[in-house]
Amino acid sequence: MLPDRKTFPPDFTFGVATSAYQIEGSSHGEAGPSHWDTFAATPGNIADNGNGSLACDHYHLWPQDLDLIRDGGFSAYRFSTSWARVMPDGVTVNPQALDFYDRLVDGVLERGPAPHLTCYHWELPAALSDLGGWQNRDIAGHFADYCTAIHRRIGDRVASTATLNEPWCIAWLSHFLGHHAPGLRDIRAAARAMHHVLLAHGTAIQALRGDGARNLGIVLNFETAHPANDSPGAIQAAKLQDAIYNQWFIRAVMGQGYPQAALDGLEPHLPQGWQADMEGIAQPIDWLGVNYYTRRLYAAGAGLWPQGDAVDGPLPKTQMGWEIRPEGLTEFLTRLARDHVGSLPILVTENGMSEAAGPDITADPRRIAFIGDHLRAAREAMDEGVNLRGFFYWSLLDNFEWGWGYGPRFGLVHVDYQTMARTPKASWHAFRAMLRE
Ligand code: IFM
Repeated sequence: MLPDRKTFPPDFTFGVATSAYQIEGSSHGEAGPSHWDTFAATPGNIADNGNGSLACDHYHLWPQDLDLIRDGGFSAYRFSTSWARVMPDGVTVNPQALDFYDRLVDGVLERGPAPHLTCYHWELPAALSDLGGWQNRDIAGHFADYCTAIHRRIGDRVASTATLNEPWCIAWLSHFLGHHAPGLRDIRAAARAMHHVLLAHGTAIQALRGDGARNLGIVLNFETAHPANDSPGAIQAAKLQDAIYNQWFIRAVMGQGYPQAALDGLEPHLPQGWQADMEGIAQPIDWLGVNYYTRRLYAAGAGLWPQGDAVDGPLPKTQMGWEIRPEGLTEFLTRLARDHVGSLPILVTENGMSEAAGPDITADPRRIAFIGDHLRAAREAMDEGVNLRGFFYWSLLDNFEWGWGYGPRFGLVHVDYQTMARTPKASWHAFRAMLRE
């Protein structure tokens, strides 16, 4: 059951979220290749050897997708623009791309919801990846130029702008764990990316503010890290993962410096003189975006830093094997307010679950329960004083789930990848009933 709409303030935002590469279709509209296209070209990197070249064909079908947002009763739409579409070579603007996003934003507004822009949800132009991508300090200036180009075209009509989505994924998951493009497993590359992604955020915020942009923020992901058992090694491993995942980015953005536990392992690999960048990184922001999905258990591991192995947990799981733990959302929201952002507005910019389609593609009772439990967890954080202003479900549509390909289905709306037919699921109807109350 979803909660009663009236349990949230009237001006609380209920939205849905998507990202460009996962839905648009990167082969249309003269987009340049991104590092996801080049990563997907290596067999085995994507579960089904798929890629985002067609995805949900949102590039052509966006009017019906926006209708689904309006008809679902949502008051906001969080979408991203693709850097590789806007700047196919990383620096030169593709006018067709800006025209596309211009039409999209007008289309959202015509239907009523407020558009919320994320500038980077992972489509690094391959040309910049070839120059070292996030390992190369020059990325910060390139990124600021890209954000400014987008802002100049659609910034007058968006309700908010986020620089980056999930820097942990951009840096650690992609350069140390190797699961996402560019698929590296290299501590030096990871440390540089961990720093440069933040430098890019700070540089872009300064450029955007200089250009008159308002309501700027960043979207960070948080994942509970618990010890798998009572051993000192497991406790230590969970603490270290928490520092890398849940503290590194928010502390730097809020001017609190990098957490020592993570610095102990990463500092030797950071670019020289990194300390001088910290002030520029800690630009004032107007809101914080929080993505929350799950928790992970860690056991002591042998070998090189950071010793610690993720192990299977006992809680009910989603299609992707992620534990379902709604109270983690309350915990993160209250912790963020207490330790980092105070009364700064917070938006839950992503929360959702993947669930395989059954014989009835519209039946998703576990998803409805998941959403209801997480909305109640969010409400609890508000009762504890957190300045939470909105909740965006991930995702409007089933879509390309990165290295997992098209298997996991996160959507409120089912997508048939053969016909591109969209079919709202019971969860979409449940939201609609709630939001129409
Ligand atoms: O699909 C992703 C999204 O791109 C970023 N946040 C997590 C989602 C689910 O894995």
